[in-house]
Amino acid sequence: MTDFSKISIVGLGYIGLPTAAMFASRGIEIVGVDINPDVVATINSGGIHIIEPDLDAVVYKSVNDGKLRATLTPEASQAFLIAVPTPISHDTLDPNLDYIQAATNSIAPVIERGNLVVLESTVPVGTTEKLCRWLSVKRPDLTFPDTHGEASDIRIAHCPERVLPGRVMQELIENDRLIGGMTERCANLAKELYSIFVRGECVIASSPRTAELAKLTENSFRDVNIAFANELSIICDELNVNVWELISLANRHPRVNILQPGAGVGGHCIAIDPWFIVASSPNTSNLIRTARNVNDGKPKWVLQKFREAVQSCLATEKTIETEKITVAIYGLSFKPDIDDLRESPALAIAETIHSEHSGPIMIYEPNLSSLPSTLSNAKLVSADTNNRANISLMLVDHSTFQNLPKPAGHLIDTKGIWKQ
Ligand code: SAJ
Repeated sequence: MTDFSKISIVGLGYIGLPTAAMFASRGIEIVGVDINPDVVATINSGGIHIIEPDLDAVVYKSVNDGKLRATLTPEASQAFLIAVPTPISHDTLDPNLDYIQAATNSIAPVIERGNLVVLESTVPVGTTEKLCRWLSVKRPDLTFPDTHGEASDIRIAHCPERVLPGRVMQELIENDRLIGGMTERCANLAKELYSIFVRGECVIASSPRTAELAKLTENSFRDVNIAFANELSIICDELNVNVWELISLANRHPRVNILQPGAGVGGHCIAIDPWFIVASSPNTSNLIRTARNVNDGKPKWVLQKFREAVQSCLATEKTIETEKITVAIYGLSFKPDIDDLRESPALAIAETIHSEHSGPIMIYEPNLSSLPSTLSNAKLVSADTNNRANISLMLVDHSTFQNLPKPAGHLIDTKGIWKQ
């Protein structure tokens, strides 16, 4: 049995912190490293800075038991896990590896012979090999698997996280893990590490590149399938067919399983990861790129429907002026029953309406206690407030919206809540 009594986890965000808490709850000394002093202070006081069910209690107990502590600088450990963001440039859509490189450089001074370094972040193909080269440049006194194979001092693997926000604490344990080692021994060591808490199977891929592309493939698969549903919803609107009825009828076929259309695709994973494939294979990833464009086009289509509804109000109710047209927006988050607004198509739609509409705007968002500053002129209202808006947009299917009465006025329902 390898000694994994002390592990450093670099990046204490949506993945790093739950992973740190999970290892700490198994009795391992965990050093959580983050560049944000507020995050470090919050965790050291037993608190958390993100919303994720069941995480708070595990972090609180681990900190109080002395098993989890946060710092700004890495310390010597037996294993290092890197779980920092890999954003894309909004202009070029190219992946940005700056955080990965900075995290790698930060552990370089403290790694020692026999250590395991695992990259957990979702990354473009070839990044684990780059990480290996970055470390070898900083530590010429150590040997690495790209040049010394199984005899290397340091072991390196990629083990992409695949947990669903909102179910992280269950899925960390239950999901199968993919492990791509730079060598067989690297992979086996990483498997031994994750077996400390993973009850799903730890499956070894033939290379880090395969594990990297597998993770990107999972999210691209979902993006392509949602794009199909979103395209169908626009076709159905043109042909005057109810897309929800259509999908439920087609899904009665034993080999058809169409996903649900919506206001677009949001979040920090599915809306981003497919671009990593497009960036490295620009001439051969036509379907993946098209799916991204279809899903990114959906909020624009919703806004076009909104503008048509405004024109229709002005044409049919001749006495009404634009500033008297009341708009109700249902949902801002990127998916149901969470408060996460990152890359949210609903938020983008609300912000555009807010910037171009002069009448009152009401927002129903049960998971927020205040609106973002970009919506300063809108009013956050409770879902039981009687909605007498001229135009209502259903953008996120929060569970509390399911049984609300169908409003009067123009309805733009991207989630099929008011289909009856
Ligand atoms: N969505 C639809 N229609 C659907 C399903 C989803 O429009 O039928 C939209 C949601 O509203 C949301 C977006 O897609 O805007 C993404 O939501 P999601 O619940 O499908 O996925 P995420 O982004 O929360 O998490 C995904 C997961 N990947 C897969 O299911 C393949 C998760 O397992 C990954 O770990 C996570 O990305 C990640 O970190 O990469």
